[in-house]
Amino acid sequence: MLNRRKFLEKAAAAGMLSLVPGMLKANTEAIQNPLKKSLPAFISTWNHGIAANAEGMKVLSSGGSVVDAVENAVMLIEADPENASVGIGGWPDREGIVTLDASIMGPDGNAGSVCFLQNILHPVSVARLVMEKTPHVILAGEGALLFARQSGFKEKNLLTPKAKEAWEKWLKESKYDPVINWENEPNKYHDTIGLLAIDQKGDLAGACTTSGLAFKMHGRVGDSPIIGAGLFVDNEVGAATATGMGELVLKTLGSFLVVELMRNGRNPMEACKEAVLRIVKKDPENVKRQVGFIALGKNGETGAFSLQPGFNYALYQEGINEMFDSKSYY
Ligand code: SD4
Repeated sequence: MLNRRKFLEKAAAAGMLSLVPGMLKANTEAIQNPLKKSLPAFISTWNHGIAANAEGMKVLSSGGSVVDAVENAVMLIEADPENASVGIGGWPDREGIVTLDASIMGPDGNAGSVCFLQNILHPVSVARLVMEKTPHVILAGEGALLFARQSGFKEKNLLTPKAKEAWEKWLKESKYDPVINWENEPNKYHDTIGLLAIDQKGDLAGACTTSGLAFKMHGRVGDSPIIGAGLFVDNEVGAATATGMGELVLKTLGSFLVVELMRNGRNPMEACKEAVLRIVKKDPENVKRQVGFIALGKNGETGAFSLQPGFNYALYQEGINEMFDSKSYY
């Protein structure tokens, strides 16, 4: 079977697609999504998505719910100290403090999130308890930590020596300028994981977890814990999640937009592209920043689109778990 990159290369050679950067802007034709449409499926952001997808599929195959699957899938990445932008090992803010944002959403439309949470290894699990055990959707900072403690979570220093060293180096210049695609630099950085899943019954769920942008201002909250921005699931239609410069996603409520576009008939890739175009139109910062969306439709169809080249995602479907490069605006 052709993988997506091969398909695109062949399609481009046959003149079916415009792959030249910049030409996408002018291409108003519907994008044919070459990906499969089958259940179950897991799709997630960046290289670490492969391991997360595999974990999620394992949970689903051993009888877990789709919410169990997305939670456990991203927990694997949260617990990886080598990962510089999720959970332990995450790069700190400019005060040297690691602060975490996470969200989760299930097929019943329920959602939970935590933001500006400190010293907890698995923010996504706290977010799940906010969803299931409280009358609220978001808990922040001290309140989120108090709730986590009361729910039995143990506190842990999340600033690893490597992350501390990176911060101390950064302090010398103290220049805040997030780097495009820092996520996939070999052996150096990774980033936020946003993961979407659909089970055999067609129920959808999603989770998103991050330590946010390195060297952000203390107290900064990104898009990941904001339902509709960093994550959105509508079990009638589909699900979407975002990665990259959260401020651009927040100002356009990107994940909600992607799902609403799918509701109105766009396929997941077209919907992600449209959300990126919205950012291009509205936000002058788009030129020097990265944002990537992934989406999953009710029929198992998937799609992705990003501002800049270099965004990739992992898709596990029909027994194959593999990486794809996203198409991009630039
Ligand atoms: C944030 N969207 O905090 C996250 C960071 C991220 O790839 O996804 N980076 O803005």
